[in-house]
Parts: sequence; C-alpha cells; structure tokens
Amino acid sequence: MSGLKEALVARAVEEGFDLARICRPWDVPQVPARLDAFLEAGYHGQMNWLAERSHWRSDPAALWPEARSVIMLGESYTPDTDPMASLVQSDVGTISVYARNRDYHDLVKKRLKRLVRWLISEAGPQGTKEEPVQVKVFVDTAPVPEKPLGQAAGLGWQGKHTNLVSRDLGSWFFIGSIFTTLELDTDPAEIDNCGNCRACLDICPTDAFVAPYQLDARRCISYLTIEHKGPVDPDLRPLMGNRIYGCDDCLAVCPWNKFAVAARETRYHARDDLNAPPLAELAQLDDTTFRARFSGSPIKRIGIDRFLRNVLYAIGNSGRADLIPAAEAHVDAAAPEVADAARWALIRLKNDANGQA
Ligand code: B12
Ligand code: SF4
Ligand code: SF4
Repeated sequence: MSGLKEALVARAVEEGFDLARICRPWDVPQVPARLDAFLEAGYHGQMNWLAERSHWRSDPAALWPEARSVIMLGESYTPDTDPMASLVQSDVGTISVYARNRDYHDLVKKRLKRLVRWLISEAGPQGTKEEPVQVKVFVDTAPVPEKPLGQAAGLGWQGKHTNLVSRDLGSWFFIGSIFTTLELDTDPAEIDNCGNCRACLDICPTDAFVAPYQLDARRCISYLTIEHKGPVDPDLRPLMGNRIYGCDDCLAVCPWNKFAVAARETRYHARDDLNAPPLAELAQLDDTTFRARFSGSPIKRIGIDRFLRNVLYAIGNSGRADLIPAAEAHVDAAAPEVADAARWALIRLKNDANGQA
C-alpha cells in the first residue's frame, strides 16, 4: 500500500503535521518491563491513572487487537522567542511553551479527525462494506505509550530527558496517533542520537532524573505544577523558581533544537499576556477571571486553587518585598493549599527582607 502511504504522508503535512511515520502496534516489546519498573518505584506520584490501565499503556496490541498499523504524527510547537528569558525576571511567572496559547489537545485532535476522514475515503479495496476500515485517534490522554511508538515509527528517539527528539524538530513537538486496521507499509525505527551529551540531565532544577532516560516524576516541576494535588514538599518549592505551569528547561537546552524552525501553527505562538505575566496580577485572579483568562488554554484544567498555589510559591521565591501584599491577601484562603502557600511565601519574603537565608 505504498501509494496510499505516500499520499497519506503528504496529506498529513497539508493538515499541519510536520512528521508522519508508521509502525506496528507490537513494535514496542521493551515497554512492559520499563513501565512496571517506573510504577514499582513510585515515580508516578499521584498520577494513579498511569498505573490503572498499565496493561494497555504497556502493550498497544492489547489496547486494540484488530489494529495492524499505527500512524504516528508529530506537530511542531517550536517557540519564536527564547523560552528561558522570563526565568530570570523575579516579578513574573514562567509558563511552559506548550501552554502559552491554545490547548494542543484540541488542535491536534481536530487535525487527526480530518486526516482520518480523508484516509477512510481513500482507503480503496480494504474499505469495503464487508471489511470497513476502522480507525481510532489518540493524543496524550489515552493509555498509549506515545513516545516508544514514536521511536518505533522513526519520528525521533527517546532522549535522556525521556521525551522524543527529532533530527528536524528537536524537542519541541507534540505527538498524536491513528490506530487502524489497514496494513500500511512501516518505517524504520530511529536510533539514539544523544551520544555523550547530558545537557538536559544537568540543567534540571530539581534533579528529577534518577539516571539518563529515567525520570522520577515526583520531583519534576511539570508534574508538581500541573498534576500534583495539595501542598508541594517544602524542600522542592524553592527549586521551582518562578515556574507556575510546566517546565521546559530540559527541552530548551537540547542541542538538536538548533535545526528547529518556529511552529507553522500560529495558535501555538505565545499570547502577549502569557509570555511573562506579572505575579501580582495573577495573584488577583478569582475563579471567574481565571476561567475567562485561560479559556481555550490547557492551564484552565488545573483550576484556580492549584494555579494560585503555584503563583504563591513563585512569589515566595521572588525575593521581592513589594509582593508581600499579594501573598497576604491569601493567608485565609478557603483552599488549604492556597493558604499554606501564602503563609510559606510570607515567611520567605519577610526572612529575605530581614537578610536571612
Ligand atoms: C505522564 C506524562 C507526563 C508526566 C511524566 C513524564 C514522563 N517522562 O513520563 C509529567 C507530568 C512529568 C510530564 C511532563 C512533561 N510532558 Co508529558 N506526558 C505524559 C504522558 C501522558 C504519559 C507518559 C508516560 O507514559 N510516562 C510513563 C513513563 C514510564 O514513561 P517514559 O518516560 O516513556 O518512561 C520510559 C523511560 O523510563 C524508558 N526507559 C527506561 N530505561 C530506559 C533506557 C533507555 C536506553 C531508553 C531509550 C528508555 C528507557 O522506558 C519507560 C517506558 O517507556 C504522555 C502522553 C502519552 N500518552 O504517552 C505525555 C507526553 C510524554 N508529555 C509531553 C510533554 C510535551 C511534556 C512536557 C514537556 C510538558 C511541559 N513543558 O511541562 C514535560 C516534560 C517533562 C519530561 N522531562 O518528561 C509530550 C512529549 C512529546 C515528545 N516530543 O516526546 C507527550 C508525548 C504528550 C503529547 N501527546 O505530545 N508528562
Ligand atoms: S521538565 Fe523541568 S523539572 Fe521536569 S525533568 Fe525537565 S528540567 Fe527537570
Ligand atoms: S539535551 Fe542532550 S542528552 Fe538530552 S535529549 Fe538532547 S541530545 Fe539527548
């Protein structure tokens, strides 16, 4: 089915994807043992959903036994400005690049659905009434091992920071997949091109990598700001700096990014008000204004309480006495993690003002 495959790849690029390659669902035999080891060590923290359907997450062939091919797609969200610039501005928050504008789940899903409609209409003899082509699309939230499948299809390799790195797109791309009963020609897997580099391991502010290719998510700022409910371990809070949603440090330092060009999709380019939002302003948001400001953004999912908790940790780390009133306003907050973060921030700022460490 090479004619169909070539047309599919061309169509995927027209739809806005930057990479499209194919593997079989059973091409990731290494995953079960590695996922088990990750879960047994407890590296998933509160993300119980990773453990709950681990039999599917380990084995895409078990997730849907009739599937014969997995079309793996990559979509660039490469920033057009330095993503680390705001980390040194103590009065603003840093939001990770993927969340500075529209939610990729919505955009990638729409593209996948359009591509699938085209595929079904083009599939030819296998798409008969007796044997209709079947497809399922996934992006992020399903129990699918997207990174190992992406490597098996050749989108990129799992770098030492654990994410997929592409020779062309570097570390800045989302992954989506289409499972289908069609037997399409496959592509060769990608090899590891990290070599002796360890830039991502060395820059991590919380030392979250237990070894190259292995992340203890419980220490990762992305996990702490997005997934972790309740108060964060006080030992980790100072290391979070002003990162209020996600973290990009390990991605941003990857030398393979030098080949990446800014994303074609302008709805991933940073909104002006999310590039370096003032912490004092963010601390004033309430449920209604938070929802309005982050409508269509992935940030909306974490809710106002976790968001304020993160903003207050950043305020506590700012060393700025002028932010003391912003923290004081939340010391009696109804949400315990917000009140706790406000008190922690106040103690830290007052100690800073008194010249104590
Ligand atoms: C859970 C999750 C997280 C968790 C855990 C991250 C993690 N590394 O697992 C948290 C919340 C921390 C997270 C953070 C981020 N995430 Co996330 N996340 C996921 C999700 C939903 C599942 C990943 C998973 O299964 N983790 C479980 C562990 C066991 O898997 P793993 O890292 O692949 O672990 C493997 C290695 O340990 C490996 N291994 C062990 N030993 C060895 C040895 C060698 C030699 C090798 C090669 C591998 C290896 O085997 C394990 C099993 O495969 C995927 C979407 C999906 N459905 O796949 C998105 C996904 C991985 N995330 C994504 C992104 C963009 C991010 C962030 C950059 C967001 C941000 N800016 O804050 C950060 C990056 C942090 C980081 N360094 O990983 C993208 C990555 C795109 C890409 N190019 O790879 C994905 C694919 C979502 C998407 N559809 O685009 N994420
Ligand atoms: S996202 Fe940040 S905290 Fe998480 S592993 Fe990468 S550098 Fe470390
Ligand atoms: S920073 Fe270096 S070690 Fe890390 S993923 Fe990129 S090439 Fe690999």
